[in-house]
Amino acid sequence: MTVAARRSRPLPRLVLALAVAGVGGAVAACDASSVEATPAITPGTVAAPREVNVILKDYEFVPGIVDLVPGETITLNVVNGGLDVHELVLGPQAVQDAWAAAEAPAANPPPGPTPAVAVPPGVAGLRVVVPSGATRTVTLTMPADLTTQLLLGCHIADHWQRGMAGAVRLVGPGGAPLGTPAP
Ligand SMILES: [Cu+2]
Repeated sequence: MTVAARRSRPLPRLVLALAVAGVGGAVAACDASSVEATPAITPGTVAAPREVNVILKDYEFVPGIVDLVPGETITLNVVNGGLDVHELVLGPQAVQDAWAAAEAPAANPPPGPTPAVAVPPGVAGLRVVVPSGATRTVTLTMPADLTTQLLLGCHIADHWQRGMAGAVRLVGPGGAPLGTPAP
């Protein structure tokens, strides 16, 4: 073994320590008194929708918090980067509950297409089912008077229980969360 090879050994430990320190810093930054504004957002319009990307993984949404401006029009690209089929259900808790109940009987479907399920229109929200490796794109306009807490959820099999849930954060045109007190 050369000297260089022996010296290289402590490096992974150093990198790990830095990574852990980084995680600590991120947790500290989540303190309510030091919430950082998200990057500036130019709200989408019907003529020029804003691109919003959500990646479905086994078993999480990336990002887990999606910033949306009430009244804006977005082109939502839902990318399944996982090995499993996933869905993105966008809507308040009642919508999440409705799809969870509807999909429960099909929690362990035989191999093949995902069984067709449906919920009443009033609690349908938006549901986009995406096979592994595929992308589905939908364009939607958020209500201008939107104040309801919207969630992201995947209710296929036990994905929700595994933590496949996210949330929408309503932000102003500049990207600052709505309802945040002025500094
Ligand atoms: Cu899923």
